[in-house]
Amino acid sequence: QAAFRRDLARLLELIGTGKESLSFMKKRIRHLAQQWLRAARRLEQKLAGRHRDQKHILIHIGFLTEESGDVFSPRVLKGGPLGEMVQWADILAALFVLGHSLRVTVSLKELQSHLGVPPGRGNCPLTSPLPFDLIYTDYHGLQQMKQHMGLSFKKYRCRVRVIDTFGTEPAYNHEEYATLRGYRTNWGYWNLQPAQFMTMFPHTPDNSFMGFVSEELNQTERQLIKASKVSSMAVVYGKEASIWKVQGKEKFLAILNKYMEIHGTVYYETQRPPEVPAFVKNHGLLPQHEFQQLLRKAKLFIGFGFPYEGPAPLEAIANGCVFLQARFNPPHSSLNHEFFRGKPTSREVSSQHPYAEDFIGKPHVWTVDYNNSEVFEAAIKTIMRTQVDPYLPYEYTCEGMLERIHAYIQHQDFCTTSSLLPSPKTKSPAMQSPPSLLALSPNATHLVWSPSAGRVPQAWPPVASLQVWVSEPQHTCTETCRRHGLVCEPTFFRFLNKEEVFLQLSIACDSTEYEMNHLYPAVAENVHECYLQKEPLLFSCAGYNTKYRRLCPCRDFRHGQVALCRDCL
Ligand code: U2F
Repeated sequence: QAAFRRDLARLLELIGTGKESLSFMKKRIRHLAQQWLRAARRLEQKLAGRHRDQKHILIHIGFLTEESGDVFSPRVLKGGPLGEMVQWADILAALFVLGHSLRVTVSLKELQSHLGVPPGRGNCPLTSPLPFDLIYTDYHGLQQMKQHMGLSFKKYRCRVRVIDTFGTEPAYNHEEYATLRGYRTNWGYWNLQPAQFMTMFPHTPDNSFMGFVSEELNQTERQLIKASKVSSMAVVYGKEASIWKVQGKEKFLAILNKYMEIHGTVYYETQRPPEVPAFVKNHGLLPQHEFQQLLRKAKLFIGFGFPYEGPAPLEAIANGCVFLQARFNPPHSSLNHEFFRGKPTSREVSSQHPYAEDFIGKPHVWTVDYNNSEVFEAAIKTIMRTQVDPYLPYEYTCEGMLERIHAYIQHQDFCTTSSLLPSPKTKSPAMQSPPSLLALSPNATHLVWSPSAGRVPQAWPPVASLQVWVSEPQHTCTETCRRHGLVCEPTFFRFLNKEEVFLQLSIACDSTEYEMNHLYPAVAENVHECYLQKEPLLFSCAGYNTKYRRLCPCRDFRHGQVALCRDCL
């Protein structure tokens, strides 16, 4: 039984010393400790004594190991990326506060010793059973484990959770398919269950949304912030001078400078970076809590297009700023942009921060075309006049993150195969015979779980939340569900990968084939060809092709917690 922890001191000891990245993470954990503990008490009350298993968990942060080059640690104090460390610090805090037993490693040597690999012996099966129920790592760590666990890697990989900032879509994860169809990337294909990859934002529902947290404000702080906001103060998003090299910046900075005092937190060694104009008040890179203080005063947090999808905009919005960012037209993706090239996703990134754009929006977030000076200027003027309250989506609070990780640990099981549909090699009549589990909705637009289905299959999320919608040809299942106020739920694909479902939806099929394709189940409407999915690992909310209309499994979600359905706790 896991008991909520009342103190974080032991976690700080577990994390170790000797790297700037570790100091950054420990400072963050110390600073947010009270917030974590308060959230734990609230979740404890909510769960009302429900049993929670205590798990033995190994946390191996691969990108911080010397063996993977550790390019991040030396840049912590120089404006390098901190988003990943923010997230790892929060994962460590959440797992610890939930009461699990943790081991933390940032070197290959420690990894080997925890796994029980004798020194000097790589790539051999482990001699004793793996002493961990779960291993949280990243792509670098995954590679190291594969190299050092020999055949045991295959046996135990279902216990692994991969922290993967931008996400891995099923088409890129499946070795044979990725190789055949050109979805191979630098990060490889691991044939994991796609939900074993855990992302920083809810990018594709194929992966699990892990997230991170932002500092929360109490009532007094909220009042104080509102009273001390300087409506003419803007802070520019970005710690590295290179982000100021953006094209056309002279024009939009000149407009901004007409109305607001512009502040920056750009790292420099001895003198102002030449990229940062003289009229900008540059504070240099600030420690995290001082950066938050600056945001509390500012009215506007303005993005220049990079970094993509970091934590800072959420922190700004949580501190009562409006976030102004550029719309990307066309959207950036691994097909057209250097930063995303080689990443295992085809997601189209429509602005610097699509989560802020889609999940938060106005009045907190403005996404505009920076090349249109009139629109840009009008946005600045309106933002300065608008009173905006601090806002933090529940899923980015400590309680929200604890609730989500708790649910994953209790319910996600990738080791027992009973939850997976066997891959049919050919069309098998036996697979189509069980009584229908789905029924047409009263207005005949989609299918819902049939209350008269009798036997309710063991599933998490519970199947009662399932709705089946047919996509438009130009839409992914992620988008299709979103348009119905729902979320795509890939674990439900197995319930609709059936010939009878086409029939129930009155889709005419002249032929039905089982094939390996991440867009299936789907129908090629003009030729009346129906397709079912042959490979469960390829069930995917992501992806579209104008040739097909896809069958999409959607579900409801808890307000502010998109990862969980209403009855998922
Ligand atoms: C993202 O990484 P970044 O580190 O560039 O993301 P940011 O949004 O800039 O914020 C990271 C943290 O830096 C802190 C701030 C954020 O929590 O509080 N900070 C600070 O301590 N001092 C300052 O002066 C300014 C900010 C993303 F998270 C990564 O996953 C990506 O790899 C990267 C590239 O897209 O962008």
